Amino acid sequence: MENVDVTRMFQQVADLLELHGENQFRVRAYRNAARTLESLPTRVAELVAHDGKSLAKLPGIGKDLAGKITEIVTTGHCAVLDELLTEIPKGLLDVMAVPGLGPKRAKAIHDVLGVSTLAALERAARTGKLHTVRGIGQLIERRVIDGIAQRRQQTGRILLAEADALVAPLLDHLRGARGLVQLEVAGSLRRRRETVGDLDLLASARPGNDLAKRFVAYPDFARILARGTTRCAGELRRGLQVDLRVVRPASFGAALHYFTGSKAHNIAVRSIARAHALKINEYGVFRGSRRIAGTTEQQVFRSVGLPYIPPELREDRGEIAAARARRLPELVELGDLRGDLQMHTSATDGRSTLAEMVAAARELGREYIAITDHTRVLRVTRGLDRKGFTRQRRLIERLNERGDPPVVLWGAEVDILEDGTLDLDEATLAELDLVVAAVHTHLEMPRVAMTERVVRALRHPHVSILGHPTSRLLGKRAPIAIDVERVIAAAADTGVLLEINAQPDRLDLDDVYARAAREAGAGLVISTDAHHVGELRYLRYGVDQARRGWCEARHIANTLPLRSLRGRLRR
Ligand code: DGT
Ligand code: CA
Ligand code: CA
Ligand code: ZN
Repeated sequence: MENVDVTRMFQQVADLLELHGENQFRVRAYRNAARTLESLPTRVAELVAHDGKSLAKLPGIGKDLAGKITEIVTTGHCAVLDELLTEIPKGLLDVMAVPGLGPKRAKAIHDVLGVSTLAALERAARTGKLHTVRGIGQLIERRVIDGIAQRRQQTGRILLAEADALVAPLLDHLRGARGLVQLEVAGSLRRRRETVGDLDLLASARPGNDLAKRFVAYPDFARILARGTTRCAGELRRGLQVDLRVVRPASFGAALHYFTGSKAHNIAVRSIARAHALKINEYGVFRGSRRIAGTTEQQVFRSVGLPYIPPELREDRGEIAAARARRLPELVELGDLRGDLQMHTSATDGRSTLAEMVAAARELGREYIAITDHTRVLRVTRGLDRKGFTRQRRLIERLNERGDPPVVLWGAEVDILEDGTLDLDEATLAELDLVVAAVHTHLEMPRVAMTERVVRALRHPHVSILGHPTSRLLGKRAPIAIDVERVIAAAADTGVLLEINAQPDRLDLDDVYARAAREAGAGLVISTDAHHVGELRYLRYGVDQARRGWCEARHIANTLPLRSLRGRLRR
């Protein structure tokens, strides 16, 4: 049981209590506890193992909740949650999870319209009945329709970051198998696609190994789907399938290439092999019946006259032609990045203080960071005005005077208003070290107007970066309607940098647009948009997508030393 599991259970208890119309204090107690666990640096399982007492001393967690945590960690269940779950129609849980709804609104919709399934909800929204419920406007109705459509498209796929979190303990578990030689992740997870459909693992092992036994004993499986010496499969409690293939060490490279895919890439490589009178499959590269390669992926590529192609490029999007011409890009790496140019603090909607963010960035070796809190229009985030930013400037100057890294830039994430003007006074805009402009409101504007709005903001002389350019949320919200090609052209023209937002559910720009930006000569930055110290590590997810977008270090402005970067910020 990891902290995230306990957090998820507590959040669910809170949601269900709220759905029942229970006492607000009880609801809040579970939410506060969930928040504490979420940012706890130690594993609760460890705290429970050592002594139960330290748990009860954590903020927001008393004796009662400490008992619940111990119950979850030791039994894997939470009796309160199980009981609540039996009392509620299952479909109502789906309704509650639709973006824009949540427990309170789900309850109102259920009470007024009798809606208790996703299908009924969609019908109510499409027929315009939903917004007759008190507290639900036409905008929410629209979001519900979009949210359901979006979910349908995404069903069964999970975020790359979630897949990373699920696969790590499984790999640790499998490494304990007897006779194991090599173990690697394959499939879309290895190619670092933004979402993955299932987890593909590949192992090589000696005869007499106990990998299959080890695999089926993994405690997080809800079901075992296959158990054999060459293939095992199971379904995680989270609902995700895991495939494990086991091959001989002599076939490992060929199998890794095969199961990494993509399918389109494999087909293209195989057709080159045919032209060389070779045959490639998951066991090796063959001339007639003689195996000529297969131990490593390098060998496989070499056998068809190609240099090694990094997994992120294997989508049959021109990588084979580029490899043949010896013109593969030298992809940007996490270590190339020197700074992080978007993050929030507890002055607005962040959950860590300025000092905490700076200290955490120092730990991660960042040379510079930009603090970019929100502006006024975003009421929910308690955005700052000139006075608020000026106060923050003094705090930042004081930190910088100490001379410890990172250098802290004084920035803002400024809202692009409906007409393309910016939500901050000109004097402050002119003084800031860096301005990230972004769209957060009026997301439903038609494409032409939205494009005009954003392009107008790019022409503002003090805008440095366009943040999360399509404002999508993977699995929750479709991208805004906007002509991204035109935005890219305007960015190339004005010198505004385009952000690859590294939040796992944003990844915005995505890989395809990042590549388009690169080709159009627009500069890019990779930023975490962290709202908590723990999120400063998300930078790698932005790097993954930049790599999938064929970007080299020279295309990413925050690989530059600060002095050169400043020259790129239009200040
Ligand atoms: P996913 O799971 O939808 O995120 O995407 P992948 O790429 O992981 O796809 P998956 O899990 O169906 O298969 C893993 C890899 O196995 C895939 O990338 C290439 C290889 N593969 C699967 N089926 C075929 C096939 O019919 N032909 C070829 N050439 N390769 C295949
Ligand atoms: Ca897969
Ligand atoms: Ca698979
Ligand atoms: Zn934003």
